[in-house]
Amino acid sequence: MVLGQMLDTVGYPTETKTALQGERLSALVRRLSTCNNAFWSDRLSGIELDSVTSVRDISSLPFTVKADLRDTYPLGMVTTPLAQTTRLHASSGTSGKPTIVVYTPGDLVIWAEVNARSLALAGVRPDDILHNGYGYGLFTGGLGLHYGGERLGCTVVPVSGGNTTLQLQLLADLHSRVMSATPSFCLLLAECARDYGILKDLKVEIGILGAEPWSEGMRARIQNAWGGDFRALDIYGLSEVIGPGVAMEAPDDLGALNVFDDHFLPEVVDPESGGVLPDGEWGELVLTTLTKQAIPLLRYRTGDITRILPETGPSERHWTRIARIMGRSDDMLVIRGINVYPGEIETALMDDPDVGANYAIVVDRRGPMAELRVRAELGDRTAGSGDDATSRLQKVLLDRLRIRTTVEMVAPGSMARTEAGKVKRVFEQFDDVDPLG
Ligand code: DLL
Repeated sequence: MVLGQMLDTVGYPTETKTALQGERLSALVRRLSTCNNAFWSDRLSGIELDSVTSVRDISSLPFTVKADLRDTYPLGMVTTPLAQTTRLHASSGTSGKPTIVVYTPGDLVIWAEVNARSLALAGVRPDDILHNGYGYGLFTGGLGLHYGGERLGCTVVPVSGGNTTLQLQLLADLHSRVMSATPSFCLLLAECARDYGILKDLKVEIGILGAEPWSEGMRARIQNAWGGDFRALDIYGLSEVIGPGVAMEAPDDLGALNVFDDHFLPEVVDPESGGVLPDGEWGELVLTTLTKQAIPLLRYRTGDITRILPETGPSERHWTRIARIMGRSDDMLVIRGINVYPGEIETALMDDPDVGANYAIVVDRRGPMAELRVRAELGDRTAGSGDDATSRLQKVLLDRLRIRTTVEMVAPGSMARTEAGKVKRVFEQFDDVDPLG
């Protein structure tokens, strides 16, 4: 661990950065071609080594996808001897085998570094107590923020997910100023603190929130639930690339994620054709790991939908800025031939003042044509039964999605909460058993 060493939260000016990225990319391609790994020898067989000298040459390189990691399960994409690796994580696939990733000590140093940068960008200081509510274990969230917090010099509380009562007790007794968790769990903690009457005793001011998509409306709900000056900030990452710490939002530039592009080179491509899109256009984020040793990835198709923000931000930072993740290309629902992103539904719901912060989407597949149902909680301060909200939202969803949606408003606090792991918002119904219970 490189304790005491300065953190770079600003990045490099364009020319220096482009040169550095080019050098790193060229070294990476050379290493992948010569490391005697069957997957890479095959994938790079047509590539002339000397042809990759700058970042501009990246478009001649092949993509990698999640299926490559699955097809080479468990360790076929590891490019270093296993004796040189010291950590393994895995992301639980929704179906089939998990995706396994391993790290060398050098990879772990970089991982700690980018998470420490993320925390520093959010305004976290070495004298802070970081209450880390991401799950510890195979999931990268817990240990990623943990090592980042230690690298910055914080006192990290490795509380993990779940056990809300203990979490609230620790937050109250330690007066932690920073918490990291999924947005849904962060909100749950605020709701429980309010129900126990201890919200006023908590001193949390910064939330480092990610691992699942969350809209601007959800940010407002979370900040209102905590009250005071609470700042909900977005952290992005994925296990295949490193874990959390690929990109981070800063409080002086809300809505933009700063990609740590000395380690992760971003591109945005058309999800269908794979063609690189001009800055500013929405598409699929593709990441190349420029420095990772154990499992480097070339042009990895993340499935996450964003765009590169072409304009410079308000700060002196040089990182490539991307928009917050709108959703995943594979989350898209096709309802009666119309494409719907769950994020669009969340945005419509969160724009409505009578809706609380909890909702679920059901795709009812019992009939010949899929039907869309949305169940949402009323806000705490909403008067009445919610009939007005129901008809208003049905109209808004029809206008925005061009699909008839059945909306059901329910009492605040009546829907199940997720205490550990990522929140599940979309359910499918195939028989008469209601998936929402
Ligand atoms: O979720 C890593 C992480 C942990 C990120 C803690 C942030 C905080 P995976 O389990 O591999 O890794 O899931 C990665 O989650 O491709 C996105 O679809 C989604 N995701 C992660 N962060 C965000 C975010 C971790 N801030 C997948 N906004 C990614 C939207 C996110 N989606």
